[in-house]
Amino acid sequence: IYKWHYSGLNRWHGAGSTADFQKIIQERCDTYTQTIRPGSRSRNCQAIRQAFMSAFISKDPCKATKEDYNSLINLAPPTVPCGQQVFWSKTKELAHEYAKRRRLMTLEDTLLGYLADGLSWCGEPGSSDLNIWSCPDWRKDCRTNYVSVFWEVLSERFAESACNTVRVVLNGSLENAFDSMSIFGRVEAPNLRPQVELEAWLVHDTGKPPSDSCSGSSIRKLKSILDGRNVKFRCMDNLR
Ligand code: C8R
Repeated sequence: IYKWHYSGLNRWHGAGSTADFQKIIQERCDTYTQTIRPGSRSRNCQAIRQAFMSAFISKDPCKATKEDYNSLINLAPPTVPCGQQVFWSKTKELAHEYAKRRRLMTLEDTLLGYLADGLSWCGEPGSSDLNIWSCPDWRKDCRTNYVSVFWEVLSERFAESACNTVRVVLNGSLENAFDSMSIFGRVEAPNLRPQVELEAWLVHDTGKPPSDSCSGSSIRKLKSILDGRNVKFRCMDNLR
């Protein structure tokens, strides 16, 4: 039992791969390319599904690298028209509502972001199947797991492609609206190109006193990261 526990499929602390992962990827890809963005360059969903699988199948689930996702991302780079990007941190639902209402785009509006949203996946050396029992947890097992690295590399590419004015929706009802350890803080803000202008929208829960504001220290920290990259910055409090 000891040996099975520590070498078996159940040894990780995170949820296992989403049931029917391949089928969901294929179906979402068909929906996206045929219904959501039919005007977009036609994409081969079977090739995309296969590239997604080859990125992690049969590999050590704690040894994901950015390079593992190169072929997948090359098939569908996460780019959107200039000036339409919306980033977010701890405001997922709200950011998506804002983006939709203003005809702007989040990473989930790109094909790969749309495919992977809410899913979990990992493989197992020596097996061609997904591990449906458990996958590594970011804190308890390893940071270099395939789901975390996927969002990091996709977010990096998304941020690198930003141009003109882009926005970020931040949660002013947290003590630190800007979290330098989040993907937005670690990966996106530091990868914006010079001359891009970032507009931060600080949203607050109604009925609660705001915990952070544009003049708070977490936003000052964001500003200093951007200053170092020559990215212009504006912050607006209490958008709601
Ligand atoms: N982005 C990152 N993570 C994403 C994501 C996405 O678009 N979509 C999903 N589902 N996830 P958070 P953050 C998952 O702390 O870390 C991009 C991942 O498992 O609220 O600052 C997006 O462009 C990830 O760990 O936000 C956005 O601007 C959590 O949800 C930032 O990065 C994100 O949790 C958001 O990343």
